[in-house]
Amino acid sequence: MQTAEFDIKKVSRNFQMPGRLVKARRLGYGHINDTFLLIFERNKSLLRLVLQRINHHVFKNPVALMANFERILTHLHAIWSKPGSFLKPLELIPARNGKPLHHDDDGNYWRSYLYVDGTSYGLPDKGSIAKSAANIFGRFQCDLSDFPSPRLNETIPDFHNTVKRFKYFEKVCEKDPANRASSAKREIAFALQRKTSASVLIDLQKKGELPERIVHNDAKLNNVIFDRKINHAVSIVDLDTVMPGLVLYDVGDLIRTMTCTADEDERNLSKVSMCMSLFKSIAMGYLSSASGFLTKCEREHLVFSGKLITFEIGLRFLTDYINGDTYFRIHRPDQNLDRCRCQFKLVESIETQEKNMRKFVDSLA
Ligand code: GN1
Ligand code: MG
Repeated sequence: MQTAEFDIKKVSRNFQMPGRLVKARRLGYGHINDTFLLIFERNKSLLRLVLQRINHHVFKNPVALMANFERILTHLHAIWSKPGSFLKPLELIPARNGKPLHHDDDGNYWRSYLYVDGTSYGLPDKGSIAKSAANIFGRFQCDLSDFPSPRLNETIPDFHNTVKRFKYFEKVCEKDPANRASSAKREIAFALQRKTSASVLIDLQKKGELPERIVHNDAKLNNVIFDRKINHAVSIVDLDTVMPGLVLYDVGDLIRTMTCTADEDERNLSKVSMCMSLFKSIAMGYLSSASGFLTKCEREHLVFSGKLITFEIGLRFLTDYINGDTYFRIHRPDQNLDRCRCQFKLVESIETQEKNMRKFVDSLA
């Protein structure tokens, strides 16, 4: 079974697979890893599995990453698989050698897990979806709050360090390796105007006002699986960046990916804004599972995190555009610039509604 560049059938033979492979296709919309859905047949019944190639240029130590994966899943299984729980932690399929990874002859790292049956969304079509997704991330953070030592490996160091991201952006602008800075003048100016916001959370963490916790770090709506029947979030996928961080990194991504009225790379910017009613659903959903452990400072920065993380990702798309598209997978020219423009438009929309967003969070106290 050959899908694009990979011989999936050959790769799958290195895992403890449950029967005969009958179908394979690409899955999902990730910008980094390569993900495939595999269907196996055994005793006339069909079983679905996910096979993923970890991008080892981005995740430089896949072995340390999978060590995290196993520890996190063991911990979640003990809580989520209790009778009466409808939450479904991922279940890894080991490689033939018993390890959680297969390292192939071309240097690629592969892993596999059972496909979680359900639906995922690009944008929430109703408030209940946003509420349920925000709720499961609060629950995820809460259930990992007593995670035993040692500290999890940092799969990408300084992943949400916006100050370092900003320094790198300035360096890339100066070098301008693909000669593109002149076509992104307005976006560069937009970023420079907001430079001071980059250090707010990092400074509070340094002062000891924001605690380090274990967080997902990529809390996008499309990383949540919903049960079709109960229309409730039942699982969280894409655990590569689960590591120490601030809960606000997840809240920020929830706001970024669920309040936006258009896709992440929407070119018609008049379609892009922050939807207040979806924000309210997120705040209610998240606080219903997280308010028990949040500190006052974390709570006070929920809205700010939405603005900051949207800005940070916009900045990363812009940096990658100027760099010649070396990090995020693109499907058309200028897609990273379009992604950046859309994020920056959302930042502006949050800026104009920030006061009301904060008022709403305060009203939930
Ligand atoms: C990347 O590949 P995906 O979609 O899971 C990126 C995230 C960004 C996101 C933007 C490791 O995630 O940080 O928020 O794109 N992941 C990595 O959509 O850089
Ligand atoms: Mg991801």
